[in-house]
Parts: sequence; C-alpha cells; structure tokens
Amino acid sequence: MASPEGIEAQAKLIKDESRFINCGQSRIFMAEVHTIFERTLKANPLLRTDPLSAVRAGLAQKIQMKTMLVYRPNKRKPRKCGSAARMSEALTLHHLEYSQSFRVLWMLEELGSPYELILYTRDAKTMAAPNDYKDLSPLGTAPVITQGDVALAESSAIMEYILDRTPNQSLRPAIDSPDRTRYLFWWHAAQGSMMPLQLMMTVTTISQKRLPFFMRPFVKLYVAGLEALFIQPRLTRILVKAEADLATAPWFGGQTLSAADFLIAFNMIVGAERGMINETDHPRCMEWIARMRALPSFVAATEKDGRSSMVLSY
Ligand SMILES: N[C@@H](CCC(=O)N[C@@H](CS)C(=O)NCC(=O)O)C(=O)O
Repeated sequence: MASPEGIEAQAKLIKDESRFINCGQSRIFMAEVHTIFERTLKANPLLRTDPLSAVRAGLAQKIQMKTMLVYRPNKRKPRKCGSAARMSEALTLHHLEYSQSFRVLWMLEELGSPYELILYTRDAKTMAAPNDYKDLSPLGTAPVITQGDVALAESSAIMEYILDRTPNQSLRPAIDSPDRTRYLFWWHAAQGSMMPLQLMMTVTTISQKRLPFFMRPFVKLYVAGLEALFIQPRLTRILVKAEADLATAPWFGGQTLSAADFLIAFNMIVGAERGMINETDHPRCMEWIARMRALPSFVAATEKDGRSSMVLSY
C-alpha cells in the first residue's frame, strides 16, 4: 500500500502526465488514483524505482487502463439520442452516485469491454442529479450513456444497446435456448413490475419524513393502507416467484449469468438493504445476492464507484 503522501505525489504525477490518461482539466478521483497506481505497480516494478519515466513511457496505457475516470463532466454536450454512433467512438457511462447507473457500471465490468466513466455526485440538498447531469440525459435521470451523437437513458435500453454492440458476449440466452423465456420474464419484470413498487415505497417513506408533524398520523394511516392493499401483495408475489425460480436454476436468466441478473441486482440489493428481502422469507434471493456480490465485476465496479453501497440512504 502506498502512503498518503505517496498517493498525493502519484496523483500529481498522473495529472502532469494527463495526456496518457486523457483526463483533461478534470479532477481525478483519489480512490481511483490509488487503484490505478496499485495496479500499475503490480504490473510493472519499474514504476517503483522510476515512476515518472515509466508513466512517460506510456506504461499506464500498456496495462490496459480501459477506464478513464473524472470527477466532473466535460462541458461538451452530446446531441440527443437518435442518430447512429460510430463504433469507433468511445462509450461513456455517466454514473450518478447511489443510483441505478451502478447496474450499468457493473455489467460493463463483467463484459470487460472498453468504456469511459464520469462520476457525478448528487445535489447535497435535494439529493437529485446535478443540473449538468440532467442536461445530458434525455429524461434527466440516471443512468445515461453517451457515444458520439447518441445520449441514451433508461437502464434496460442502455444495457441492450451495450449488448448489441458487444461481440461474443453471453449475457442474453439465444432465442432458441430453453432459458430464453425465463430470461425475458425477469428482464421485463425487474423494471416493469418490481421497480415501480419499490419506487412507491421510497416515495411514501420520504414524503412522510418531510411532512409537518401534525399531518404525519393521517398520512401514515393512508400509506399503511396503500402498502397493505396494493404494494406489499404485489411485491410478495414477485419475491415468491423469485424464490421458486432460484430453486430450479442458479440465475434469474436460468442456467447461466445473464443481463437480467445485472438489471435486477439493483432492485434486490436495495430491497435487502431496506429490509424488504430477508434470510427468513427469501433465503434463495439472499444467497443469489451473495453470489452476485462475490463476482469480480462487482468488486471492480464498487472500486470505481467509490461508495460502500449503491443504495441511497434517506
Ligand atoms: N427507469 C429509469 C429510472 C431512472 C431513475 O429514476 N434514476 C434515479 C436514480 S436511481 C435518478 O436519476 N434520480 C435523480 C434525479 O431524479 O434527479 C431507469 O432505469 O433508467
């Protein structure tokens, strides 16, 4: 492990040599600097004795530093989605902390294909995405990716877009695969059925907290009724189905890890962290979460995200 002073010096070094990692005028995220250097040092001991000349020689590139990570976006605004991106243009994931863009980051790490990453922090007061993020995203929401002239929002659209452009990936079962129907079900149920219910829970919880105290008892009653009548029974059925399916095959998409697993992982991890999913009622979901978190791609994505959890606390 490098000392804090060493990391500072290395950060400066990277900044000075920014043409190699193409960070322009942006601030480099310290955690990433540390990671990059630990990896670089491991890959080439020359860096220990003569870091400056080693970086100058372009070794940072030689260790396949596929991801450039900057803290603020460049001011360049891509045009809205619609026109075709050239394959040669880099795909950039604009990642908002504690958001659904974590699932895209995670899948990109699993695929191992090159991408650029720009990190954004939420507005400290409203917890919304910052304005420069909202300007970039067609819906003003996270995730959003850009590639050439394309700016694309919606987690599942983004993931399909990436898979369509990744040769030889195995994250979607083939049309004639016995897993295909199950894959399609969970791919759509994650965003079409489960996430809206989770969002309702989030909205009701946050709004109760923000109400004047004298209104809380009435609203609490209303929300309890809404949860009991509508939200909870639907969520329960989804989780019963998830438990049943995970009893027959290890992944949501069937016998092999699929994009459906990366999509629904966000819902499941949020659910587990908020107590909606637990060991007693959902042991198979919990075991699946543990297996997902053990994937090297999760570790890599967490490192790049720089947060201990993808879940927003409120
Ligand atoms: N269905 C959309 C949902 C996007 C969404 O609601 N994103 C949240 C983060 S989890 C967001 O952008 N929040 C910040 C904001 O609305 O300003 C998707 O999957 O992309």
